[in-house]
Amino acid sequence: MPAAFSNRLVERLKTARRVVVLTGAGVSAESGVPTFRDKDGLWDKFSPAELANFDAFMKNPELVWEWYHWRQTVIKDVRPNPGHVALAELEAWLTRKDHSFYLVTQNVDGLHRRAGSKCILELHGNILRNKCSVCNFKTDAIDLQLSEKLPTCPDCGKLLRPDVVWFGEMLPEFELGRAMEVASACDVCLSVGTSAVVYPAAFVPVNARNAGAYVAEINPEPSAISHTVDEVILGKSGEVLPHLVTAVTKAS
Ligand code: BV8
Ligand code: ZN
Repeated sequence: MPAAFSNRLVERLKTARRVVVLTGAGVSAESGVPTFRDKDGLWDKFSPAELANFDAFMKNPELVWEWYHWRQTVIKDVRPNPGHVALAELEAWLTRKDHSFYLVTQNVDGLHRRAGSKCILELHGNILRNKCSVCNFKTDAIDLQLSEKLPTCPDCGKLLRPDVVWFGEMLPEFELGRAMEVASACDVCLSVGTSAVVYPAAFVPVNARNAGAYVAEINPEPSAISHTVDEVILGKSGEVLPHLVTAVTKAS
């Protein structure tokens, strides 16, 4: 039985005109995509310092490409789970009522879009896109058969890299600005499947709370912001979200 959420949250979502949801790797866990900081997560085997920053890439592009290529192959084989689908259904229900919904995600796996979500702000980029490490060239990460030769830019010949935001790199300006803006103006904010330790993404629920929104967290264990939110629902997003969205959207 999924963790219980309060009637207060259901009522708040039923009457909300502006809803913002922040998601992290936990939302994709039930699709089979490893999270970062869980036991046997991505950072268990590799250190972020070695892999998710530009200097590491320039120092050892083979290692970084090997890691991202493995992640791209994992992501190509997985499907959205009921948690992703429930968020797309909530968005459609709110949109039909002319209410606003923003899905701010830290995830780079593209599963929200594949589940049918439309209004998505990808704060950390998308692993299924590559970009040039020097010029503005971008491309879909086609079936990149990693050979000894690493992928290079057709325009300037420099190394291609995954189109994701690494530590120490600025987040995409439009997405970050919009995310902070809608977080500060929403009625309800859900923080789902994130340890909330990475900034500035973790500011989203903080800004919402500071602006007076009702903030609820859905996560199987406490996160870095659990002590600041109005409601903590300890459970898996793939189980809690479908029940929550059904309770909100069913005709009352
Ligand atoms: C930047 C690469 C300017 C992409 C990643 C304050 C302001 C600004 C910056 C900082 C700041 N303080 C510190 C910084 C620097 C740094 C930072 O935040 N460091 C932290 C770690 C201390 N931030 C940056 O560098 C950002 N850049 O701001 O530039 C700047 C730079 C330096 C200093 C000042 C300013 C760039 C951040 C992006 C980094 N890129 N990855 C990739 O390869 O994917 S971070 C990595 O962590 C991923 O992107 C991921 O999105 C992100 C967050 O992780 P989560 O998604 O939360 O995943 P995690 O595994 O941690 O947690 C999963 C959760 O799910 C768990 O709680 C688990 O319990 C739960 N779960 C498990 N199963 C389920 C579940 N939940 C629901 N259902 C389930 N079934
Ligand atoms: Zn280039």
